[in-house]
Amino acid sequence: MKKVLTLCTTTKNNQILLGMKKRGFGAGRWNGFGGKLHDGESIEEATKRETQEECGIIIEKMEEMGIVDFEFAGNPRLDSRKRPLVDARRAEILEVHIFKILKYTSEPVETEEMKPQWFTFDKIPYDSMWPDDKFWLPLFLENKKFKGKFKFDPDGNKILDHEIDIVKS
Ligand code: 6OG
Repeated sequence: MKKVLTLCTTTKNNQILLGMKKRGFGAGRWNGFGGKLHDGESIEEATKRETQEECGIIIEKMEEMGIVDFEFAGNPRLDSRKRPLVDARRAEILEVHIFKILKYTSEPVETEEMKPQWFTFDKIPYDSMWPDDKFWLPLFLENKKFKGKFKFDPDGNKILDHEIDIVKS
């Protein structure tokens, strides 16, 4: 089964806005802002809601840059009572829609979920980000649109397989 998620960020003066995820899936990694769709919500609505919840900015204009599918290999590891150690989404494909924020109001603020920070393009903290980011973020920064697929090991630390293509729209 596919689960749709959103991810977005913005740039200004050769800087990109990232957030340190403080809790939940991907905690301890710098990433863009986003999450799962609520019932009845469109992808754009979820992108705006999640971004405002996570860093306080209000999106006025944005553009979809890419769609990336993530899969995690293997069965979820089980604890001593044979319950999955990680959440069930690891058995699914995550379809992440990636947007560039072109216009927003309010300034980024720290929330319970994310600590936002600007990074210059030559100091992007790839070693503390999801390992797929180094493959698609340079395209995002060059305003190229892309489509891709990544297969991770069960812990999400290593890419086993990947494809990334530039697309027209
Ligand atoms: P919540 O659990 O906060 O949504 N996300 C990923 N981002 C990157 N760069 N790489 C991945 O590789 C990702 N998997 C998920 C989508 C999770 C947020 O994390 C993103 C969402 O913005 C596996 O609701």
